[in-house]
Amino acid sequence: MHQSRPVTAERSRLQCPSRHRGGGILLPLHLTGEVQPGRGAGDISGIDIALNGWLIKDYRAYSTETSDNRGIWLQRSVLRITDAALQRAGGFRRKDRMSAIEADDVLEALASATSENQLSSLRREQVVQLPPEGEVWMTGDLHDHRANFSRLVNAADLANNPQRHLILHELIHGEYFDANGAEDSWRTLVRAAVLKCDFPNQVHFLLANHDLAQIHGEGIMKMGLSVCEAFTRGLKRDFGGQYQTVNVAITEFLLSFPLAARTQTGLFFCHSMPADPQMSKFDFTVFDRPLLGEDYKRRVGPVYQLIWGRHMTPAAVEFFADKVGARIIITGHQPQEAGFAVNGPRHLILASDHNQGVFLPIDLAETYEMDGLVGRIRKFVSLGIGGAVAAEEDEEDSTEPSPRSSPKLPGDEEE
Ligand SMILES: [Mn+2]
Repeated sequence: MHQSRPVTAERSRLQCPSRHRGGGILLPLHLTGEVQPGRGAGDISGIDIALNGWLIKDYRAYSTETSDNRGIWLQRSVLRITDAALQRAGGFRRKDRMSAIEADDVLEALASATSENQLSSLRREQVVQLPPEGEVWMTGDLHDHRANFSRLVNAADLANNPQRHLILHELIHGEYFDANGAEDSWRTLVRAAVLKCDFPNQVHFLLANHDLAQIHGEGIMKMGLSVCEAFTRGLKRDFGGQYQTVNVAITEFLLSFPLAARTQTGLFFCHSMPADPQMSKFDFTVFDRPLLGEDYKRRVGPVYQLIWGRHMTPAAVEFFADKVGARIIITGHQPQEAGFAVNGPRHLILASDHNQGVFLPIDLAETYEMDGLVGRIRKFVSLGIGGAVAAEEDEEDSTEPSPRSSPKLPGDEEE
């Protein structure tokens, strides 16, 4: 059992503070300690604390103390900084850097969510089997659309709706680029991981082609830039020396995603389906067994084919649906300006990554035909929630027509 004890600072490592050229104070600091175990992956309590490096504090907060007594200043500073760390106040954090404590938090959330994915009691090999009653909210690709994600999480209110399941896919590779071409969609991925930790039986992921591309660190160009490199650049910027550790944790998290989910009423959810030329030879055993490296192989692996396929015809969909024993397949992957598309009587495509984005609340006990499903589709903008951040982001988006386009593979890949 953990014994609670106060966080202490190693006095010997503390040196005289000096003024930082940005106007604050640089304080070389090493703190170690341990606190009472707490709940939730977003909670740092229970994690050993090890802070190393330079913390930048607001100079004004300490100026009077330094002039009087340096010893007391240091003592108070350490207490205040320790407090700040314990409360996750974030006040000592530079906007563009993760503190060591936050990196630990991220790693903890990713590792816990990975285990939850792997050990889920609803999972049968690569497929999540949803229960006969309750609800599932199916989404399309999210691509770091933070306003829609906030609305979704708020509206789903999983804490007060234990019967409700949420399916998420293609969360990464959005449009939050900095001037150096780094983007930080890891944030939305980690938010989703924390959600999984908080509601392990209600939150489910589906592996998507952007996940696989990021696992390989290459493979998708957007407007002439590699989105995978931009993602990695964001990790380097935000986690510094810890970026490789975080990168490994993200890879393991993505690899823990199942390939599909299904209801007992004949609905089957996956990111996409094999394209027509691959369909007849597709290895359908991929859903019902552990996966091997060769399953992910470019073009020929069944996982690759499943999550990369586009423009399948209704006839190919019918073949797929019959093979997996489903009546209707619901996917994302193919961009939809209107938010969704009906591809024949057995395939519904959803998109959640723009201002016309949609999600689909489904009653698990009800049997739907296509018309019934389409009638239940809801736009994120109709939710009218998500707070000020969501509203601001909407305005920003509406002044700038979405540059989002269908992700392209380099060279002679499909599309
Ligand atoms: Mn996709």
